[in-house]
Amino acid sequence: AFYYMEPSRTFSEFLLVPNLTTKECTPGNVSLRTPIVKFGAGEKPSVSLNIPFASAVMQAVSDDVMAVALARCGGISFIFGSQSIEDQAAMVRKVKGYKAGFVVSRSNLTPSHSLKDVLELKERTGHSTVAITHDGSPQGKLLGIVTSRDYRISRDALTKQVSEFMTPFESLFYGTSGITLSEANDLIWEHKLNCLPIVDKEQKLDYLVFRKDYDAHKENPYELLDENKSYIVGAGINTKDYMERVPALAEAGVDVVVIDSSDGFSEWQRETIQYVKANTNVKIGAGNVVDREGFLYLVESGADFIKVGIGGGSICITREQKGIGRGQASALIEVAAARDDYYRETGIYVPICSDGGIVHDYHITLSLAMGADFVMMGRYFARFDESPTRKLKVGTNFVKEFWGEGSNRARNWQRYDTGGKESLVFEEGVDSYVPYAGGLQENLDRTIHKIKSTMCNCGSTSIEELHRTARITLVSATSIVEGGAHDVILKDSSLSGE
Ligand code: MZP
Repeated sequence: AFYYMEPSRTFSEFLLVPNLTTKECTPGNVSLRTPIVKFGAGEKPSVSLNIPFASAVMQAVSDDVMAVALARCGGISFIFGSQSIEDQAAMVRKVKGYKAGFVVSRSNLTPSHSLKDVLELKERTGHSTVAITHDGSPQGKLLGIVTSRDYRISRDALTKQVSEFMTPFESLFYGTSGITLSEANDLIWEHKLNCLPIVDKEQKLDYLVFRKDYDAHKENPYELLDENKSYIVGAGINTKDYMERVPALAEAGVDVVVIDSSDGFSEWQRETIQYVKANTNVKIGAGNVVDREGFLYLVESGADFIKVGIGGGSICITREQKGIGRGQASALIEVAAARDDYYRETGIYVPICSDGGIVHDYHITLSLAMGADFVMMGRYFARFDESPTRKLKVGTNFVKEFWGEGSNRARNWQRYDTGGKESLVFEEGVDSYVPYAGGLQENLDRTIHKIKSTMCNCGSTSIEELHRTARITLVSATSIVEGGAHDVILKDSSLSGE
């Protein structure tokens, strides 16, 4: 046998050492834009993210609702593959058909209706709805309502997003229902609204879509009509039914697929990648691997990105059940070095995704510093309103359900298949709860702010710069103790009566 005599390490065994922070290096100047598919030196990647976050290929994490919410924030979801091809393609289609922005409802509400009517509508439809009043106060006269079709979004999150998109909202609704397209455009120009009019078959205004990504004050919205900018979405596939699944996903508009497997260093993955490359235009990631050999095998098979990690997932018991795996930090460090060598030798940059094992927000920054281009997380996203699972009260706390793909609940045997029985013979994942944490956007904003602040400490304004210049130190067990609050008596508000 070959022995790795160095122990394999996890994120919690490392810390970042600050570099010089220049005055220009502020969180506002940090870009988290990152490639997710391979590209040649001097070229631009064809698929990039604005934030280096992917939600896991899991039933309990990534459905169409999560995908829209995360894409809206600049990341990507990989819709779970442990469902029928038709159901998965339908989810992809929903995400692609979702127009960026908010639908201003054309419901029968008029200024004569009250806020009570709005709340009743919300109850009836189950959608998140925000009432817009002429003076912005809850008591004001009703001008109209904004409705999110995404009923899992909290009303607070919707209100926040609406206020970001709709600053001059006062004049929006007067007479919009039933007016012509040219009248709608006059309205848009007159009030300098960042929105697109969408028309019905008779060229009557159907609804207004508000968008962040162009400036109606400068650009002519006429030129943007028919454009169908959609949210980016990924999907998980397996090495069994890819000949049917991938074409169906491609037809539904998927941007990128990933082979979802606990151990990707296999001939089945090579065959799958080669088939997808030869027969479709879909970008394909592969994995998971934990070393240089696995990385090179999948890259030489044609993969567009590589996913790293075995056994580090919060719900994963693969290491206990089968005794395979590697500490996530060690796996990532070795694969990132292989990626850099490959780039030097061939001029082709293959992004890597660190998958699983993120416990604290700083683990994300560490994994980026260690060479990851983006991270995939399950537990992190499972805690939010937007995840597909039930929110329950356990004792005095709210929790969300969260189960592994290798648990009896998901029975995703294709993910663990090594050419044996076509079923899940033993479990490699658990069924669990995670603490409920609220809406995705507010949590993501906080995490992103932490990452950007830490990058400033490290003197980096981009992920690529962080890869090159980060300095990372191993920590001893005693210095980990030093890192928490220690040698003080913590105030306990329940004891002090505060
Ligand atoms: P985490 O972010 O919850 O720590 O880890 C999520 C990752 O765990 C997933 O992206 C996937 O690679 C892995 N996973 C999913 N199900 C199982 C399982 O049942 C698993 N063992 O290990």
